[in-house]
Formats: sequence, C-alpha cells, structure tokens
Amino acid sequence: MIIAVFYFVIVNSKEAEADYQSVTKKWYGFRSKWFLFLITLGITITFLSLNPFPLPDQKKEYSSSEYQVVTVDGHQWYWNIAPVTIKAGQPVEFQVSAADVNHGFGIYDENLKLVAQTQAMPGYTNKLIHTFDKPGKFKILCLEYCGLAHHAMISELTVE
Ligand SMILES: [Cu+2]
Repeated sequence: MIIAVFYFVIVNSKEAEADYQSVTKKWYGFRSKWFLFLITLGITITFLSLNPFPLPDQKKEYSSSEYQVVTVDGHQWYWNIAPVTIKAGQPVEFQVSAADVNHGFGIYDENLKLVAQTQAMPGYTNKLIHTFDKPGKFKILCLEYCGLAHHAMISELTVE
C-alpha cells in the first residue's frame, strides 16, 4: 500500500513538472508585488504614526539664569527635596539620587496623573528636566517598592 502511494506520487510528480514553471512564474510575480506592497504599507504606517517624543530634550544645556535645580534624595522612607517651591514656566533640573536602596521618583499632578519620573539610585545622580506649565501642588510618590513603608514616601512640590 505504502509502495503504491509512493509510486503514484513519483509518477504524478513527473507529469506535473511541466506546468510547474508557469505556476512559479505567476506566483513569484505575485509574491514580489505583495512584498513591495507590504514594505510600502509598513513605511507609510510608520511615518503616519510617528509622534514627537513625549519627553523634553534631557541633554539640552540651559543657561543658569533660565533654569532651576532641585536636589532629590530618596530614603527609606521619605524624600529629601530642596527646594520644595519652584517657579512655573522655567525648566527644572531634578538631580535625583538615593541614600539606601532604589526608589522611583514620580511627580504627580492634583489628579494623581503622572507628570514625570526617573529612577532614584544609590551612588548615581539621575537628571530629570521638566518644565511645569502652570502653578499647582504636585505630589512626589515612590514608584518602586522599597520596603515596608514604601507607600508612605509622599512629599509635596509647590509650583508658583
Ligand atoms: Cu521608595
């Protein structure tokens, strides 16, 4: 039975070889067009869905008169932030570090919507540049679980 099946396939495959050429020609042509169509579609969708990067340029150099520096230190379980009052409309450079373990420095607006964030790491100072458009009270919460009282790491930042 198996030999019969093999024999049938071998005999028929030789007969089919004659029109295989026309089939490959037709479908190779289709395949090339389909490939070009997908490449064009991919590039078009990529360009149409491009958005400006949501963060300001973190490498930009500001002159000292136009920006404010705030130092931030994360501790178990509180923040050391100086100064806690800043001006709206001027870029703020947060210099964020930690004294003990990793913390997450998260700035939230009045509706507890995350405005900006960076990692607070012992031994490193991470720079975060953010400009507050309007005055208000902002909450600083820890974004990374850092021990028992992690939830209590709440501070406030006043933008005038
Ligand atoms: Cu923490």
